[in-house]
Amino acid sequence: MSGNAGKANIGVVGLAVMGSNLARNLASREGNTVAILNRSYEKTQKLLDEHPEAGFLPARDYEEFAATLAKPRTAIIMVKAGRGTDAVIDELVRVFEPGDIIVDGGNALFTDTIRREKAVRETGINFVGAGISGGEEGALNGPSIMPGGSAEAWQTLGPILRSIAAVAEGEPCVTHVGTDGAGHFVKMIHNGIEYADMQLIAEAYDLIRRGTGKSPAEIADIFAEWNRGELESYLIEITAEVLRQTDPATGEPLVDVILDQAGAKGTGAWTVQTALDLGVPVSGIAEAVFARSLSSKPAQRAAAAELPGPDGTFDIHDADAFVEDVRQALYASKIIAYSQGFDAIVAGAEQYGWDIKKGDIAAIWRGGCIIRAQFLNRITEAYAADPGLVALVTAPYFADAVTRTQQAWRRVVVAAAEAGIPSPAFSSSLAYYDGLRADRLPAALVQGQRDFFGAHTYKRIDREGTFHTLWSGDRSEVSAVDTH
Ligand code: NBP
Repeated sequence: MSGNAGKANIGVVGLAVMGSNLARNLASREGNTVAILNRSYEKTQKLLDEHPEAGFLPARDYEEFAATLAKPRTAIIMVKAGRGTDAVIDELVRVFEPGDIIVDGGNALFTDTIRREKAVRETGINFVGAGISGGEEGALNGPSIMPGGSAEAWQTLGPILRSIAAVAEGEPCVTHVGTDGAGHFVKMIHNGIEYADMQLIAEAYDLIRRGTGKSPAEIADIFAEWNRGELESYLIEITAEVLRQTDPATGEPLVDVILDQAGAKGTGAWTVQTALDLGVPVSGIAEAVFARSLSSKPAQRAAAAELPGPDGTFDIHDADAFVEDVRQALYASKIIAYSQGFDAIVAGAEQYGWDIKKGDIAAIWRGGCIIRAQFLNRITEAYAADPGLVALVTAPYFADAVTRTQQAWRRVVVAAAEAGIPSPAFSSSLAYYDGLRADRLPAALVQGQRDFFGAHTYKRIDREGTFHTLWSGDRSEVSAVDTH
């Protein structure tokens, strides 16, 4: 291996915010020498100037980049997902050799990753789609990493990714998720859960504020308190900080001067679109995505502003009791969001042939990523106790939690509906829970309607077979036909 002397063991292509931080993280770990390349050299030069301590090996073009890397070459792409990713892959395939490894660390759609892996594999080069969560700070100090790709690539890549990942309770937050697009699929579901978690927290804030009249700073204290209990999580922690912030220009709470139109970069929508294709009800995630869409329709909101309804005020006698109800409703709804997210992972794994260890996924989300939370340990434990668990919410710990919290959950949903305060994620989570546990659903009537207008047939509760009724206004002419 003397040809590898003085060379880099890992390279990064794309040196914007995420790539430059990831490159610095890699360079800070013992044993790593990092080659860097960016389409325009300015970013490379800036990184070299600002971080001489990192000992980067810069390259101006792909040939130089390949020559700088020890074999088998390993490079992580951190460019804007989409056409840029394809362009960089084409260049790397041109200069790399069989056995080398290309990692896409961007937010690629998992079906793109499946396509790319298939195409790159034909050249003998390994392609790994790796979901990386944690934003700018995570990239620098330790993200949660969800790599897909082949077991062979994982042999080389595993130690490098373990060296830069966040650490939770002594364990690096990275695991080989599964083949081809499995890593990006799981990252997508992570982001979907993140949408639901954020929306639930926002609804909790809104209900407390309108219900009790507390100020954002007072509600910040409540969130800080919640962060010491079973809701402990990064998102609860940062919510307290956001609510505590004052706007220097006006002296108002910053949250009151921020325009109430939420943006999105698409991974929440991908989760919902994918779940629709897989037939998995991720209603909490969907409501969170739709709530952002609704918020960003100023013309419709202005046109509807005068429509009648309650004015959003409550008649609350015991503010502390109401706050505790909201906390419990948040916890119950959060359990539903995660349960739905893991249902989507199970369905995706089945559809695409991935052997995904659900407990391991919860474990690598404990650190580095946006949804990091204490309660992920409980998910790992639930899947360890029963790897074939059909729904997370039915695991003993979570079933106990929803049993304990559901009266408060119902009170909050009722109060929100009566006061005219939108709580789509709280209420849809409760509707999902009640739907799941229902002894009998009105789906029977839907089947009857479908058979009426489209002869779609139905099954019976008392006999095997498939049936179609010759529907008629005259009951005497109704007859059942066994089409079995
Ligand atoms: P951007 O998504 O803003 O992309 C900018 C980088 O892409 C620059 O290095 C740019 O080169 C390069 N690039 C583009 Br644009 N088109 C290219 C092309 N055709 N060929 C080569 N390079 C090209 O960077 P970012 O915000 O650092 O994000 C990088 C990736 O990480 C993205 O996929 C993003 O979705 C993901 N991300 C993840 C998180 C997270 O929390 N996990 C957060 C933010 C972003 P140039 O300098 O020459 O223009």
